[in-house]
Amino acid sequence: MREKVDIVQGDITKVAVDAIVNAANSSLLGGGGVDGAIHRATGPELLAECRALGGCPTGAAKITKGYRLPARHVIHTVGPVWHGGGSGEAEQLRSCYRNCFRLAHENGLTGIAFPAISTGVYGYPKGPACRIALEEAKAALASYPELGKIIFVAFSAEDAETYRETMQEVFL
Ligand code: AR6
Repeated sequence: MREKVDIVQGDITKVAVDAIVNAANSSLLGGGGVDGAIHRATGPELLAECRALGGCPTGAAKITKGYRLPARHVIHTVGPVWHGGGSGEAEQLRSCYRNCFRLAHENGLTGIAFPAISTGVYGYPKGPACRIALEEAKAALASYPELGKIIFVAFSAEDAETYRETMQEVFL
């Protein structure tokens, strides 16, 4: 199972895979960070499709086309804002990953790439966020046998190292 998980460092907008995940906000109308990078890379068509989606609650996910991206689709999910950990943040972050994997499955997609949802502007601590991402990847690989590749795209070398270390613990 572990061989289906890749950890790479770089820009998720360059990843050629069935779907990349966007760490969006509940308006789905763009923003900074990875969201801004994805909207810049797709061109204005993505914003037009997003306008018709009517937003997205925290923990949920919605799918669009990828337009000018090398990825065929974008799965937009809204991570929790970190308020110290006592406001259900962990369960909401888990829900993001689960809903992204479910949407990939429902759309017949076998490869998916994730940024570290909520760990930028939304302030979720990176180690715990990374553990949730990898635990949910392990669960998805057990649930969806057709899933062939899960790529975690770390923006910095330090973040990639956090994924690698956590991977040793989660995928024993
Ligand atoms: N490729 C991969 N990872 C990236 C990229 C990229 N091009 N750019 C940033 N990251 P953030 P959030 C990493 O802030 O915390 C937006 O304004 C970054 O280093 O993009 O979920 C939305 O509209 C960090 O580890 O998302 C929302 O309002 C991770 O992606 C809000 O930010 C997530 O950082 C969402 O905040």
